[in-house]
Amino acid sequence: MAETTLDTRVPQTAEATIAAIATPPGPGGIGIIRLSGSRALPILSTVFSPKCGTTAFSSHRLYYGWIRNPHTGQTIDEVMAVFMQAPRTYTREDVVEIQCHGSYLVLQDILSQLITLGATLAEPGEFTKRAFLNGRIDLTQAEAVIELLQAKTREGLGLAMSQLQGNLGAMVGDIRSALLFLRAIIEVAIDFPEDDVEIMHTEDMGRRLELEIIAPLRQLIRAAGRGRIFRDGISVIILGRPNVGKSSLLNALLREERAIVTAIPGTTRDTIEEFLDMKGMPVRIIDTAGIRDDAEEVEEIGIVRARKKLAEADVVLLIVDGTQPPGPADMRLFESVGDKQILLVVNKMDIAGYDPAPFAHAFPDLPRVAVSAKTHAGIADLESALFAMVTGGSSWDPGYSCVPNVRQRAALDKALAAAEQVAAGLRTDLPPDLLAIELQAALDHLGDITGETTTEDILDLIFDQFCIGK
Ligand SMILES: Nc1nc2c(ncn2[C@@H]2O[C@H](COP(=O)(O)OP(=O)(O)OP(=O)(O)O)[C@@H](O)[C@H]2O)c(=O)[nH]1
Ligand SMILES: [Mg+2]
Repeated sequence: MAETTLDTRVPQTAEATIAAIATPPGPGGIGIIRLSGSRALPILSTVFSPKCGTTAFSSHRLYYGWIRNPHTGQTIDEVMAVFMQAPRTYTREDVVEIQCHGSYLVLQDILSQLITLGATLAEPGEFTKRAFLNGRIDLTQAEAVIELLQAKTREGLGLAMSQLQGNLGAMVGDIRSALLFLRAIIEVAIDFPEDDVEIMHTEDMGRRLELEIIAPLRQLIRAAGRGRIFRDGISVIILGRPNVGKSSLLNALLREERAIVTAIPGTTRDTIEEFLDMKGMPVRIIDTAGIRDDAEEVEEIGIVRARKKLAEADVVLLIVDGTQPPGPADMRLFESVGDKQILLVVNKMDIAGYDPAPFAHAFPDLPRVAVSAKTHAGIADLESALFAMVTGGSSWDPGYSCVPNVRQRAALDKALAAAEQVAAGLRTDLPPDLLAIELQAALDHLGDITGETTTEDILDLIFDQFCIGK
């Protein structure tokens, strides 16, 4: 498999010049087209007539003028254009951006002019991929760009921003340096086996390994676990018998009248999904058809869907009507949930005769909140209880800036396992050449994170997540 190595990266200006519409589809005030590569400037000079009449564009300066069809002379749009000379650009290649009117037709017309003049349509993420291949950013920063574009809450955005600034890359870099230092010492031991002069005692090496490699790896892995829910969010499903107030609860959590609420059991027949930002945690919340055995056909389909959604959910809000005693249907529902985390929501606390005690008795092991989906009493408690359940009580610590994603986490786990092998090897006086193999394995896994040793197919997987034009 081809490998990319930081040290041998050269600006790929010999490659094709790529072009793409960088703004989202649909009408907008401004649309932006981006070009990157050695032919960016010649192409701009051919299609763009600046009002000032210059033919020598200064770098990083905005010019006003017109895009024209070079063959017919027909004006396509009135634009602002900027040429940015390599290497002070997003890709480290020559880059041109054309700001035109945000009409999809205008954008398409300009783009096809650029293609006619020799530009190639960019693949998704290709601009960022070039930034990575040309050594401007490491792989953690490229992934941060995707996360930044996709962040759903301010906290998620903060994480992405911190990773974009290279904090994770720097921390992994520190661990790699410590590994390289140990490897150098072990290589001396391999090269001069007969020398009794020990450069460093094995106990000292073990201490350094623990302090500078194993401990920070563990710290990063812990952070990945906590960070996942803030980055990717959680999925919460509302389950309950008909008419207990599931849709009312959805509306209360969203603070808007999203789902239809009526006194008729079986009102909700399909699943309804909405997104909410709960204390910085992205939450996908799903209202379902009330589950009962004697449902008619459409309702039955809804119930099947509800059960499917249950499989994907992280947490179940099992909602019951606190004005009625628990029945066998509630028990059956509870049993159908399996081993998911459940929060029992005893609803309708505003009604006289409300009594949650029988539910406490029926479900003694479930965490429980009393609410009124109608008056919103207890909804804040519900949110706190849910938040504590999934975060283990810890609130988000914005000071902690390095939160690895799933891919990075897997590589960290492997690096840690290799480092622990080295530690065990040091304790049992393993021959230095075997230690060196484990050290190298740890180095390679960390190299996967920052992109020094990442294979081409993994790079493709990462950049495929981008949109075109980024
Ligand atoms: N007083 C009071 N009424 C409530 C409360 N929650 C729901 N209701 C009423 O209970 C009835 C059913 O509420 P829904 O939210 O539609 O219940 P559901 O569980 O979604 O019902 P289905 O979709 O039919 O399964 C409606 O008349 C609501 O106004 C509550 O906390 N207090
Ligand atoms: Mg409903």
